[in-house]
Amino acid sequence: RPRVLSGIQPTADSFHLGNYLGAVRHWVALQDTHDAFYCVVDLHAITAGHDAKTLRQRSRTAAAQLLAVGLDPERCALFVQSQVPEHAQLAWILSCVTGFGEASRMTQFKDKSQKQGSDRASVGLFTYPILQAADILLYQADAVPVGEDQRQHLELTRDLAQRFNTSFGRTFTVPAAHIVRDTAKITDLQDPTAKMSKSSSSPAGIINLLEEPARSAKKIRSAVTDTGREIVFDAEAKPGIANLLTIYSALTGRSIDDLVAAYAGKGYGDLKKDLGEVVVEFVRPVQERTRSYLDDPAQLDKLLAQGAEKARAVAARTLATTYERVGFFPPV
Ligand code: AQP
Repeated sequence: RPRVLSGIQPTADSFHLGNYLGAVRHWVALQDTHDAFYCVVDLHAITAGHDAKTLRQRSRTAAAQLLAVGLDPERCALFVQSQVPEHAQLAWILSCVTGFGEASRMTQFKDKSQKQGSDRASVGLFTYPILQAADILLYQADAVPVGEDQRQHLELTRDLAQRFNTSFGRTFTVPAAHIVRDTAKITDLQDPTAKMSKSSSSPAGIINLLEEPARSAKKIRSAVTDTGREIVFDAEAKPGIANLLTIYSALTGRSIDDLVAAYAGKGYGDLKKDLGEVVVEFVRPVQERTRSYLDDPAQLDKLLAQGAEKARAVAARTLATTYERVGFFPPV
């Protein structure tokens, strides 16, 4: 079976609807067709400053949410990145085949470092995409299910894999991005031209899966839309309505055409009210299941340790080959 790898950062108390619809939802589906590896990337989460106790709790919450939306430890390897030391080990080697200029072109670093101030941005934030390349290449992943914002990092991963293979002999599978176009960029409810984002959306612009469902419904009802009346899908002229239709379609499985036909002659208010209810119905059981995983942290930690063992079996093999190729002694 082809292999997939993807990760999510434990940088907030909950995932948002963009993370779920753009990425995690596809992780669940891919378990049935692929050899799947999914990780909570806590090494990435310390690149922009963090609190130790909060981080561990967020990593557990992230894992619990992933289980709650349908990841099954029997059908995938679900683990926490820091429990597989090979990620950091391979990242060092890859950083030595990455050009400084090449890394400097990553737009996510430019955006985030600008926001933090260049003196405050860490070197870890700068080398983040190289660690991400290590995450992917360790598992010889064929595909990486992510949202549109990760496309440039995926390109870097492909370049590094090709370059390493050319210099040292075939070592890594060159992965392809698996970006599902319809939901690749869920936008901010208050600024429908920007992506819904943990770090830059206002509270009213973002739907967190674990927030009070009534609050989510209210945010949908208050979403920014244009002054027109007609419900049609037009991402350029009506980005707000297009975003709501995208979310509606992804959560219910109804096609956009079907929804547009169903809302012919109705107003934005009707669409928002109904979508609010759809969101509430979706998040309620997810929240219940998340809570039940979090109620037994010892069991959750055990599950994650088992996932890490499964992951390490593959990661250690790739690292050993890489060590051999670059002229190191074998890992002991
Ligand atoms: N708005 C989005 N639409 C579709 N997909 C999205 N993803 C993130 N936002 C959207 C995808 O979610 C996955 C996990 O991403 P991450 O752990 O890197 O999350 P993040 O980048 O910390 O989340 P944000 O909200 O995007 O945070 P900021 O803006 O602070 O960096 C990835 O596959 C991502 O593509």
